[in-house]
Amino acid sequence: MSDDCLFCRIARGDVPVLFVAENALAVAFRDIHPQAPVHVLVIPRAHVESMLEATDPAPMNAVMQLAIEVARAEGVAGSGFRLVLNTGADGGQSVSHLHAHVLGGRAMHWPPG
Ligand code: DGP
Repeated sequence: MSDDCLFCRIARGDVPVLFVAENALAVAFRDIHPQAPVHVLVIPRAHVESMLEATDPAPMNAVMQLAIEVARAEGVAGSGFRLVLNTGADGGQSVSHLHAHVLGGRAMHWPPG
């Protein structure tokens, strides 16, 4: 946990954000700048900077399980969705607390740009 980390503060409830789903090790909430009709962020409760620091598989498993649960609950599991983990500067990671974007509700494009 870090006092300076926005997503740590969200995860522990210091910043009022509605969780759309949660489990013991991860929480899910809507992205503040949605890029699709469904755009939910899934983060580990514990501070993990990025995929590169995700040495413990338990939080990653929890994030993946919750992302699938969110996709089902948001009604995009059948139509399809995209799971994105931006990592580092070139990957477009702007918040240094690992997060998976669950994007759905419209057809996604490739390449992502
Ligand atoms: P990334 O660019 O992959 O690091 O995505 C970070 C996302 O976090 C970005 O889509 C916007 C979102 N975000 C940043 N600050 C907040 C916040 O305070 N609340 C919520 N709900 N989302 C945020």
